[in-house]
Amino acid sequence: MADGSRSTLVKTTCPYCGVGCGVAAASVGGRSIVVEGDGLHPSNLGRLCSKGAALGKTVGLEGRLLHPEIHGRRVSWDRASARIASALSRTIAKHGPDSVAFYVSGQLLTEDYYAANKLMKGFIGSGNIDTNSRLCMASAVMAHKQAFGADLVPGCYEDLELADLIVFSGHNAAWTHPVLVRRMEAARARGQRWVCIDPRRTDTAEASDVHLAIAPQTDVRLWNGLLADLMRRDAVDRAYLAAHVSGYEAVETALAQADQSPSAVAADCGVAEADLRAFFDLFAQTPRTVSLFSMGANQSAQGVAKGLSIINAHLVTGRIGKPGAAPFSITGQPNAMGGRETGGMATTLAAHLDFSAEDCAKAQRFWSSPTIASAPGLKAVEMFEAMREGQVKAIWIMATNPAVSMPDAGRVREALAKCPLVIVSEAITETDTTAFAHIKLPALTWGERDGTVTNSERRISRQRPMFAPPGEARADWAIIADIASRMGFGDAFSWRSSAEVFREYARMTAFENRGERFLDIGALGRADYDALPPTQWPVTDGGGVARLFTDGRFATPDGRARMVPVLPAAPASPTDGSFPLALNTGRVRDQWHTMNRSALAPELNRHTPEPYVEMHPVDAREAGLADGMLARVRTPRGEAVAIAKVTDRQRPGSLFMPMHWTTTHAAQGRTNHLIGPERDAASGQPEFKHTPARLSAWRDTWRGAFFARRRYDCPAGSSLIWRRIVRESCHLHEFAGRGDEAERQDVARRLGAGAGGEMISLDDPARGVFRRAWIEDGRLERALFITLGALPPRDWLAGLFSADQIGAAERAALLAGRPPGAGADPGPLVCACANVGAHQITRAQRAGADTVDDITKATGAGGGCGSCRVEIASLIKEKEAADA
Ligand SMILES: Nc1nc2c(c(=O)[nH]1)N[C@H]1C(S)=C(S)[C@@H](COP(=O)(O)OP(=O)(O)OC[C@H]3O[C@@H](n4cnc5c(=O)[nH]c(N)nc54)[C@H](O)[C@@H]3O)O[C@H]1N2
Ligand SMILES: Nc1nc2c(c(=O)[nH]1)N[C@H]1C(S)=C(S)[C@@H](COP(=O)(O)OP(=O)(O)OC[C@H]3O[C@@H](n4cnc5c(=O)[nH]c(N)nc54)[C@H](O)[C@@H]3O)O[C@H]1N2
Ligand code: SF4
Ligand SMILES: [Mo]
Repeated sequence: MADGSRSTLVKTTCPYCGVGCGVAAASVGGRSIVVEGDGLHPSNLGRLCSKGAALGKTVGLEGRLLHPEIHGRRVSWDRASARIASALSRTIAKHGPDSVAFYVSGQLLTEDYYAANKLMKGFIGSGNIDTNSRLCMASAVMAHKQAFGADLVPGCYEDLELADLIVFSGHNAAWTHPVLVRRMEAARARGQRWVCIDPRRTDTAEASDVHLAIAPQTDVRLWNGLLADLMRRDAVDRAYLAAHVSGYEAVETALAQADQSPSAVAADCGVAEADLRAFFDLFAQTPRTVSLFSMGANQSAQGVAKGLSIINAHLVTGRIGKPGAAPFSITGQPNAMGGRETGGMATTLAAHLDFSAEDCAKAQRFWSSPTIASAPGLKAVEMFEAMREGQVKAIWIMATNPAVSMPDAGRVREALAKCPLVIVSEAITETDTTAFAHIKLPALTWGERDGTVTNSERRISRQRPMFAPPGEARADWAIIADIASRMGFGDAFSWRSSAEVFREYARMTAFENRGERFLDIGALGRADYDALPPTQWPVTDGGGVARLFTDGRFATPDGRARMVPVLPAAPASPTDGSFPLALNTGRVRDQWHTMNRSALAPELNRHTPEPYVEMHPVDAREAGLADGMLARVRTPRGEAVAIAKVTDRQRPGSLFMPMHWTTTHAAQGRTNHLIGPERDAASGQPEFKHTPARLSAWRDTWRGAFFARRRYDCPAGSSLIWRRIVRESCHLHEFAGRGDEAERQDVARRLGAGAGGEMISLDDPARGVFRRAWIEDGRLERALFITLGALPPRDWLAGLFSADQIGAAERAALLAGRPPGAGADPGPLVCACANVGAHQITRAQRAGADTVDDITKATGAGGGCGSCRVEIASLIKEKEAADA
């Protein structure tokens, strides 16, 4: 390992989404690896999406946090740990255990989660550990607990292949869980039907047989309508209900309170009655149905009710615990499930134990701990509110970026700025959250860390290291154990390896468990940790379990599932005359959350390079906006500026913005300071998908593009709209201004400052044009374009940075602002693997290609990871429709 790498093939798990794909990584020297899908991993069987396939581009050390820091100065681990331990102990002694809090993440490993939870709940004695899963899975967790008696996901991925009907409920799987969609391709070919329930016409909706573009937040009305329809048709499974379910009558009575006729339901949900009936017919007629639900369900002030209304439809038809039939809450993060297992949420204790006196005593016995949290702690939004009000005096944040990802992010930043002690464990030096840290702790990350994660289908897989720890970075569990020891709890935190942590956690799941807790992985704790094969819990000595509730026994005291009556409600903050539009937020195909990893891979920055706001043509016209202009979005909380995307994929009255951009990538394109703190009363999950908003034009007078070998930030003091995009051999900075000639001169001067080598330029201030290029040793070092009109093609310009020499033709082209002998425009990127644009696909169609496979043959698009196959299919449909 002299070069810090191992040369063998390492089997590990993708660090992005909850599909949990197995990855085979081969090191090719130093910090370089080549990855492919692990053909033997049962969750992906060799497939990877665009993000997984680009992992090799994200493992460099640029921007990494490699040493502990106090107030921005490098210190030793000894100094940092001692400081933290004494500060936490002092705060607890003076203000009590609830004055400190941990805010953790579904991107920690199970071992890290277990250690953090044990320290907070068993040794500090507070429930104040919550996780970003509060923003993600909390509503589903609560719905599972109410309906099944515990947080249990019934189905598995094989069910997606066996099902004859898939219902996507608030789930844009084509972009967010692409490998699951690929797993359904064969079933689709044999006639599997899809229904998509989403206010937007997403790629998933586009690929579906029925799309119900419901009015925002009307899901409960829709699912209740389905339930009433099933009862009316007598499509309910009476035998199953009699044997395994209680609550049917209460639900029937609740439904009778409203007009459940298809026409009334369709009108309230804002969909065509024929489409609604098509969904009802398909559901009634298809025993093998899987209903996937994701953030369009969970992230709502009615999140728990949405989950329950979906589960009710499955219980009433007995479609649960059977091959190809399940309500299926899909997880977002690679280890969202692991956090729920270990107890990383403030509302559960540990290992599926809750806060009953009996469970608390059990956990305390297992840990032999001096104390035990006896009540749930603060949920994420409350935690930051308590911090802003001064009750929480020290916070330790691990593997999450709340200054970006929390709702009401402006207030979250205020809270962080006020908090006397902010500790952040991170892989990256400069994030929007580390900007508030008094103490920064360098953590290992994917490629270095060693442990386990659990995916959406309860499958526990290993993440294994390819690299030696860089700098002084350490595993999160080891950092936690060190601080715990210094706080005087050494005996309980003396693990020497992640295997030891895992074994202790596995023992806890089996501890005094006579079958009442389904989560039991005791047998896994006795297995060979290094060789652990991907295994679905619960695990007995006979192996893992694919499906739960196959015998109709649930985790409630009487073994019966519960149907819970739920009623539709208006959004927590409805639109009104001042804020007439509903702002929805979510994800794009090729970025991951706050972009700290995905934006390092140039190929992932091409599909959606800049923040945008999607709107219906009617709303665009009203606001004086056209496609490509800059739009200003205002809510009662704040404002943002992003590129207008005008499309009939939006409902009139609805807007959509991606959640990903940060202060370090595009400060004005951030979304979360626009969002209020409204949340589900039971789960505490924020309403990310519905904020009242209004729209106007942000009228820029000029635009610019600046390319450089290193990254630049927006010139201080300017009011430019600024975006930073990593490309293959340069950083591209796109910007726009509203000032006059003086502003343009000023920007041109600042961006040229300090450049060496030769500058070639063509300035025409009268037309607002500046074209400048800086060339050193024949190589392009910087380039700047400013114009009142259209900018030159950025792909071409970025490509020039990969050349060793800039010739005479390129020099002339740079000054002309036009590629030499301009070839045909490839159009907006569709396929990140083969680098194919939409216009190239249209040209292939014109030449006769009319299926996705034909397009792949003709252009290569869709032949790599396959994440774009759904998009290609919709381009084909669009063209067919246009031709017809
Ligand atoms: N590319 C990519 N993939 C990811 C992630 C990523 O950052 N990037 N993150 C991962 C994580 S942590 C998560 S949680 C998952 C999330 O995966 P998804 O839940 O699929 O993603 P979102 O885009 O947040 O939201 C899904 C859809 O909900 C819809 N929606 C909004 N309001 C409503 C409503 O009232 N009713 C209904 N029925 N639908 C509504 C939105 O229009 C959106 O299309 O993705 C995971 N996968
Ligand atoms: N508007 C809006 N906001 C949302 C959502 C939405 O749909 N709309 N979705 C919400 C959801 S579902 C989620 S899951 C959240 C996600 O939001 P965040 O959790 O804030 O997103 P990430 O960017 O994934 O942050 C993970 C951080 O952990 C760091 N990291 C990586 N590996 C390690 C490690 O091993 N150890 C440590 N200590 N650090 C590490 C990364 O560098 C990164 O900064 O966003 C939520 N926010
Ligand atoms: S679907 Fe993509 S992002 Fe999700 S685990 Fe698989 S490769 Fe990773
Ligand atoms: Mo998530």
